[in-house]
Amino acid sequence: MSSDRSEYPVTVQQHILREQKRFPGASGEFSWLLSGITLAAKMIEAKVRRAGLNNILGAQGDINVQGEVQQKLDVYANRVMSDSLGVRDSIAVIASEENEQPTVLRRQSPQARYIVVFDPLDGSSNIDVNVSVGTTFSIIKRPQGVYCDNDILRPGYEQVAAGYVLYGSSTMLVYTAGNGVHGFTLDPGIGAFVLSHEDIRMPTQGKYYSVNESHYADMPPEFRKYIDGLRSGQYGRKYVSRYIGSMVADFHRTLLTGGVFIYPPTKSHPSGKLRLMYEANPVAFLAEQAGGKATNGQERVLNLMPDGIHDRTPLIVGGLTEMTEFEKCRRDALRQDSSELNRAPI
Ligand code: P6P
Repeated sequence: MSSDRSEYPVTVQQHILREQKRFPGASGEFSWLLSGITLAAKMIEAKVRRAGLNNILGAQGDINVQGEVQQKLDVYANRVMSDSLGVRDSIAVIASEENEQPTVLRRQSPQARYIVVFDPLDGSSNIDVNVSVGTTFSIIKRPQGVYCDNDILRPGYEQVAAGYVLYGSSTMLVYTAGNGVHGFTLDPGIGAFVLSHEDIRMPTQGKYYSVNESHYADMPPEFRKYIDGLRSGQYGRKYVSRYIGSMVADFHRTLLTGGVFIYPPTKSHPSGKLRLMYEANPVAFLAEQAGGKATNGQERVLNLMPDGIHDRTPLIVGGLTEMTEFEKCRRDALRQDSSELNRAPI
């Protein structure tokens, strides 16, 4: 038997068990919970990889709670995530982007201590054109006692774990349990997610900025001023624009190569388009754990208090340099506003 242990891949299960030891009192329930997500990810991945062959492309025809045409893969991914998580006794409640209301699985069980909020297939409008899509998830711990409906509306700093699965040129699971960010690539040969990116760190400064430029004209002034600076080289380098239109893919590139991803307030989405609880919060937790920052343009995303599980929020997430420069733009815009107010005729 080889003595070189580096030959043996570290699977996500092994890594989670190692992380598990950080959760005092958790008796393997956390790793069992996360294994529900990895199982679902493999099942979704198998369908995504064959989408063009299984006549599973295209719209299911139904309209989901977001008013969006449900793609067949959306429906499948939602069912697989719900079923895989539903059998984990440690989960009290699940909430999905595809369902208007959360599903309460175990209201009174003292063992059911976790709440999982997820988007089963983010970016699904890109499925038919073979663009990367992703699954996002956020895990929060609920207070002891009988589950009450408001137990789910918690700020992002209460997340105990979060992450995403990116169905791209390879399938990757990226997660944090509060002890760094770790990436696992699915090895189709053995059907396991194996550690490929341990302790991911977001570069202090990158070279890409990522925003849907068609919204430029109706963004708030501080966002326009900031983007002008990214393009002009004002922040020490001329940035290159990269936008896939699938948040998980755009954020994954930002996490690995640095730079900034922005979904600002727009005319069609004045409160932003992305969802706080199952898109912005996981991304913000990962970004901070990797040395970056994430705000809604004014305050830290992880401090935002949701009013509803489908709340939207603007999001700007990136490396320290990019986020510091945005903050300067915002302060300048505030100063300009106040000086204009002072000059305003009485
Ligand atoms: P736009 C995909 O539909 C999504 O929810 C995110 O994954 C993505 O970042 C965003 O919408 C893209 O929106 O307005 O640029 O098409």
